[in-house]
Amino acid sequence: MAVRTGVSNGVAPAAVSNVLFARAEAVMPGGVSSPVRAFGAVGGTPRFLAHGAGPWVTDADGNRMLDLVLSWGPLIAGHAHPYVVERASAALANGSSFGAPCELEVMLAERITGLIPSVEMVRFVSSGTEAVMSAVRLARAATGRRAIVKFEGCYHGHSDALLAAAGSGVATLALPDSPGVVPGAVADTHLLPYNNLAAATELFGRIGDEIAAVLVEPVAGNMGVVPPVPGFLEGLRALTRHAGALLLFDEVMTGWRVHPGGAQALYGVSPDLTTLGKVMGGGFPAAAYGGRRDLMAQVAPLGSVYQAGTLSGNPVAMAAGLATLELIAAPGAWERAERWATEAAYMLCERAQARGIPLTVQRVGTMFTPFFSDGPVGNYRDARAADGIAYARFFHAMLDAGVYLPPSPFEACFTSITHDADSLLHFERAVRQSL
Ligand code: KE4
Repeated sequence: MAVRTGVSNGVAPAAVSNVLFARAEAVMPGGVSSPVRAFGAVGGTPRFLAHGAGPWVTDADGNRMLDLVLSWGPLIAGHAHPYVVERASAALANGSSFGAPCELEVMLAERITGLIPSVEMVRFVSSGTEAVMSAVRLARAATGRRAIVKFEGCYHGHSDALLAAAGSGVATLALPDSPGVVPGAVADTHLLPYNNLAAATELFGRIGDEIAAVLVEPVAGNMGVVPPVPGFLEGLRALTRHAGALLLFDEVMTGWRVHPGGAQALYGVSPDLTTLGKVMGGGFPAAAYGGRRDLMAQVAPLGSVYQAGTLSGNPVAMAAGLATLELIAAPGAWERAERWATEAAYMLCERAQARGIPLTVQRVGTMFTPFFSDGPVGNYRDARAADGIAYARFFHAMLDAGVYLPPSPFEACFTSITHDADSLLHFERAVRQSL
């Protein structure tokens, strides 16, 4: 198969992806296994990826592209890192799953509790959705309260209670966002604008003693990258502590992405519970929830809060996660990925400025988002006001130039320890062709 770099040779061919997509649409809703992959936000045919190595992916038509999606964050060690392949293969050769305790899960649990400051105990699950759903159940059990607070534009997986559309105004009782989510499922879910501590303070003033937990992406990544304004996280910590509610950091995306110890290490704010995923599985299905020992001790079988999972803690995912965390802990490794992201963000800003294009790039650690907006993006309303059409045009121009960006303006670009000078040059050339 001829491998095409996709750089400066016009529209990247997608004949095979087109055929595969038609086949997929016949047997899979929207032809995908997760909605955002269908290119709905940017148009065109989703590229069927066939091969990955380091920062590069090759699609079914042989187009070689620089990958800034990295499976939506997990692949901070790059695609098919030899050490991850080695460790996962060795685990697989000993058996893919036992449904019984194994040493590898203890090793990963020890590593996570050593890396994430507030996490004293951890329970493995298989997806971020499962982690958040379970942590919310635990928070409600531990406090004996029902109300939970989330922020507009933050995504915490697709469990019913958290699939809540943003109502208008602040402190709005959520309305079911997806058909099938019955009003009762979101009746106790309260929505606030991200980065609006005044709105949170007002809500706590009204119903603080009813609130089980505040759930927040400590750096929002699901409306594009939106950092917390100074004092926002600290304010949520103070409000929840004063009201006897729990603070739950959803670090499924920010864990090891904004800092090797997560956002809680970066900002020095200690939540009561934390959810983790993506990076910790190294590309395999693995996620976790964890936190204060007195809270986690309430999880079955130690406590009475029930949660279970057939493949939780499976040895292959544990091995891949351990290998990944070891690789990014090597001296200078994580910093390399962060530096690449910093350089890329600078290139985008410099090029947009030279061309008079309104562009704001928001980056924290190894994740960043280009917003086609002439001002900072501080919440979901700002993110939705950015020019989505311009993003779609940019996405396809970069795709044709051999760079695979997230097919939605409400996502994050991610880097890895394998993103190097050569790929940065490729990125720069693509930006010059695209902006
Ligand atoms: P999963 O169930 O997809 O493993 O995790 C849900 C989740 C929970 N919390 C945060 C902060 C998340 O970002 C996610 C999932 N992130 C999306 C991308 N923004 C996953 C990609 C997709 O939905 O296909």
